[in-house]
Amino acid sequence: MRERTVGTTPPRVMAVAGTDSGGGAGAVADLRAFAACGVHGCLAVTAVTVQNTVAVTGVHTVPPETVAAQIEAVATDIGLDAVKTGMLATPAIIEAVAWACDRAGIGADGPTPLVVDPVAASMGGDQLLADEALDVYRTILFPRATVIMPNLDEVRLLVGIDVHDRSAQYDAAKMLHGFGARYVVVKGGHLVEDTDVCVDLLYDGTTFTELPGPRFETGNTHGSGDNMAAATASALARGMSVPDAVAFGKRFIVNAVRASYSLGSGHGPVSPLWATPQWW
Ligand code: PXL
Repeated sequence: MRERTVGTTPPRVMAVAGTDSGGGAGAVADLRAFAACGVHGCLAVTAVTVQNTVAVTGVHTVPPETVAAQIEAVATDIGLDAVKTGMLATPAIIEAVAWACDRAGIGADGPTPLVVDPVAASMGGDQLLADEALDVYRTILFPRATVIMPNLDEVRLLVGIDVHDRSAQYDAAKMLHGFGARYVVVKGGHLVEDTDVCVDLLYDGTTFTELPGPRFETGNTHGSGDNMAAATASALARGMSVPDAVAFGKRFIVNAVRASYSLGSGHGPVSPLWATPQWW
């Protein structure tokens, strides 16, 4: 007699993201983090990047209608419990994602939460977002977002504040919240005044919550934003509140940076594998 299968359908989460041929960031990081968080990962590819640990040497974007079609195909069959966006590359793709999300009930006003990581550049400074796309983020995608999670480089591009201390981090959170996202997380990884801690700041328009974590001595932080946002989306898909889901994302990324490893001759990746059993 054949054995019965025992799988239980896990929460379903989609990444809308670009690929990283080096396997450390973008869609690859998202899917690894989803697996480590015990959810079923789906993917709408926005761009193929040619990159290793040193540089991004090519970006080939997917037609906006194909990005939207991937979201629609999955939402109408598999169903989605949360969505996270990463590299969206162009204004037309951001708009296509916004309209596809509206049709599928994805976003702050629908049943499916939307986490927006407004990816603008790689760790090495290679541009992953067209300059004209910033305004589309601010006016079209942010108002639909359950939570946006920019790092300080992205904050500078989005609101023109160079965050050097905690008080500027608070100011930036207030300005970003003005664009309409229900929650804002201003990540503090690039805040050099914090030498031993890394404080992410959550703001809901009324209350600020500081999320402190250790700062590690490592250059291997490639993919850290992707992993944190993917873990946050996974927690939302399980039905956690936004503050609890962001705290879960923070705990996930602290452990992933602790487990980060060297790869190639550039920046190695953080490791979502810290959360997976080593059965081999
Ligand atoms: O970590 C941000 C990011 C997102 N998506 C892609 C990337 C990167 C950083 O390099 O390459 C495809």
